[in-house]
Amino acid sequence: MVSRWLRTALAAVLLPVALGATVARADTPGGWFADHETTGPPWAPGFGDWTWFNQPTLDPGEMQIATTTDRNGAPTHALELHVTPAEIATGDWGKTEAKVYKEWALGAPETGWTGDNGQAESALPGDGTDASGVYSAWFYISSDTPIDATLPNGAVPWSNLMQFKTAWPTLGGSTCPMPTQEPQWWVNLAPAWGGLPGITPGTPVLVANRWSPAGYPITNWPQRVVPAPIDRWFQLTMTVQQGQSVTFALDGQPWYTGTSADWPVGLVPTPSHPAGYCGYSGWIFGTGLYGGSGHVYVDDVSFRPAA
Ligand SMILES: [Ca+2]
Repeated sequence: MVSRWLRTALAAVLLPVALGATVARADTPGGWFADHETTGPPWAPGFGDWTWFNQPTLDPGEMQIATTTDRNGAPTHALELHVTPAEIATGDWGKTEAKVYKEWALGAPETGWTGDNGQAESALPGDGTDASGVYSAWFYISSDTPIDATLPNGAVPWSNLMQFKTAWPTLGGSTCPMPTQEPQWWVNLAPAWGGLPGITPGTPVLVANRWSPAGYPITNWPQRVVPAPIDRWFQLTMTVQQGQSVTFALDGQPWYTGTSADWPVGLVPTPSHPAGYCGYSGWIFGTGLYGGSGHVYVDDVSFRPAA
């Protein structure tokens, strides 16, 4: 089905003003929406709803705006990520950074930053301290997606599809001991490993996971896995109840709920972290194909805050 796609190099794209988004921005009142249709600086049309999208270390073709069809068959533009095993094998981590971030500024230094599109970072709705709401993205995983069965060290490879990250004020002269950015909860694309009930080893699966200072071996948690749809659009949502839970759903069907008893959810203090808690400077919702190989399209990414 790859022939359906009319892939276009970013440099050649001229985006028609009226080309077909099928989800209205009004669906995300007070929130945020990225449809890759008309916004963006002249050198990166279609990217402008994102805060961070300039990845100069990427190889040509790894991240671009493609002309394609949406889930209703209508013309649309979508973010296309295409990273090959050969690119991963170079060992150049920069070549795996096929990703885009939306960042909300919570404190310095982010409150003084402008993103890659030249605009100041957004503030979270309300009093700016609650990240609760529904985070959504539509994905299309092409059947020509290359997924290695194993890595040379025997680990299961992964590619990150969507994630939350917390940013800490380690820049700008702060003495906060936390890392600059830390992933929190996320969804990865990976090949199924042996022993997953009803799932053929090697077939693509979606894995819900979270950060851990002790590491995060995905094979420890078979309950966090669901088969990945191939060659059709599907919706992933991560619904956050800050300080309580994050529920992962595929096409509206929940498959896993993580709780703050396991790992913090949203903008809550993290006393379990060995470095302690010293406040947040940014909250990030990212998507793409980060860390591994694959051929994926993403569109209509949104955040709908809780009432
Ligand atoms: Ca679109």
